[in-house]
Amino acid sequence: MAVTRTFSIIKPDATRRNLTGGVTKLLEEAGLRVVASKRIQLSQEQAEGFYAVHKERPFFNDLVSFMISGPVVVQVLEGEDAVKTNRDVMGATNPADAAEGTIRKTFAESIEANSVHGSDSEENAAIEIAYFFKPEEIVG
Ligand code: IDP
Ligand code: MG
Repeated sequence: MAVTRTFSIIKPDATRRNLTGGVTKLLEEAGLRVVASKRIQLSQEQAEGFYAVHKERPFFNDLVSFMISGPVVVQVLEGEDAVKTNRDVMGATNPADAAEGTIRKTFAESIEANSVHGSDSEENAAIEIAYFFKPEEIVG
């Protein structure tokens, strides 16, 4: 399996509870390496653009409001089969369904405030990485 990259966001519910390190520790223990990271405040336009694929979903407006409710940490993660490795350690979208030891089981507050975002495909990982990082900001 090849070393690849994925995109992660530590969401406002986690930064608010000072869990940046706690979430990152679980990512690292899963074999992922943080090769770019920055703490930012998303604008409404940035959040709407990032989640444009969900704009017809009933939870879209609430999701955007949540994602701009506090700082987030955007990260590029590198590792063996990074998209799947990250999705596995994240756990299910709804923490009630997430497996023991996953980030969402350990930290998430609700199906919305679920502590982390992770790309769902290699193609989307590349798009999402480019949405937030210039190539020279990523150092593997
Ligand atoms: P994912 O983050 O596990 O990939 P998606 O279906 O892509 O899940 O949804 C994006 C985000 O939208 C979720 O992480 C969560 O924050 C929010 N979300 C998803 N489903 C619901 C819902 O039914 N109610 C409220 N928020 C939701
Ligand atoms: Mg998703």
